[in-house]
Amino acid sequence: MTEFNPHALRETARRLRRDILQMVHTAGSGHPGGSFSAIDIVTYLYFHGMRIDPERPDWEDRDRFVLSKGHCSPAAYAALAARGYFPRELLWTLREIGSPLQGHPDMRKTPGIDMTTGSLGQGFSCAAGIALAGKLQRRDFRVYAMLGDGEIQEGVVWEAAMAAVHYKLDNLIAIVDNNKLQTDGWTADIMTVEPVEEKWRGFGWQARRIDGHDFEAIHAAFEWARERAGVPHVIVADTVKGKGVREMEGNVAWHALGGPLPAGQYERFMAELGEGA
Ligand SMILES: Cc1ncc(C[n+]2csc(CCOP(=O)(O)OP(=O)(O)O)c2C)c(N)n1
Ligand SMILES: [Mg+2]
Repeated sequence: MTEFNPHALRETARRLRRDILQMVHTAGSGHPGGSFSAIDIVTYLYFHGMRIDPERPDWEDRDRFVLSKGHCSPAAYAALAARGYFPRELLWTLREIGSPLQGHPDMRKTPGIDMTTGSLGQGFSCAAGIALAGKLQRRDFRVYAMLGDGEIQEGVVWEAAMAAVHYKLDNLIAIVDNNKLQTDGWTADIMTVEPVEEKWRGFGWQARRIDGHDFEAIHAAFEWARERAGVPHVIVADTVKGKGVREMEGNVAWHALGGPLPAGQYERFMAELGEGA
């Protein structure tokens, strides 16, 4: 694990936001809003928090990351490329037929992807299963699973949450990317999930709420969540969908793209994200 350096992480996340925007613009489809809300935490995990080795994506003792909100695959792909799991040029093949970088992550196709996800709710169940397997095999890796706030409306999430406490999965850390929006609007209008931490606590989890764009807070929360006290931990991260580009922030229209960005807009958004390769 490298030394915690919030300035370096912030700069890395900025560059990854540029890569995400270029990916979805080039593909003409994909989910930029939820990728932007997630990328600060994804950056923290891949560049500081997780015990991983890009040279050995199948290393049995590596920490696992399960992107249960699998539609935000561009966030994971950008981080994996930047860590050297595959060449960055591959990012521009997102969603092409035959590309290893499909719209939703596929563990059989992409080095570094630990679980195939996309059907909301199910990735988290798999994460609990991996954590249980780790316990049974007496390995000390951790499993980090990121869920969306809309995703936790799925009943299967709560079955897994219940099982994780029953099996004392203190090697499982859940993150709720609480960006307050889902496909069709505000989560609070469609099916409220608040009070989020109270629900997890009700199932027996340790829960903490943070600003999911504040690297100091992110670091402190993951340090706390690594405690092995016989119960799983969840970090509820208050985030902004589309974070990083003002026109996208908190705007449901940026959940998914229906084509490339209009002329001029892509360049404008890139300029707002700042210089980069
Ligand atoms: C089981 C299932 N139902 C529906 C979908 C379609 N879908 C993709 S993203 C999404 C909204 C998810 O909202 P949220 O979890 O809040 O994600 P985020 O805001 O981070 O993009 C839906 C309904 C799906 N992928 N899986
Ligand atoms: Mg959401």
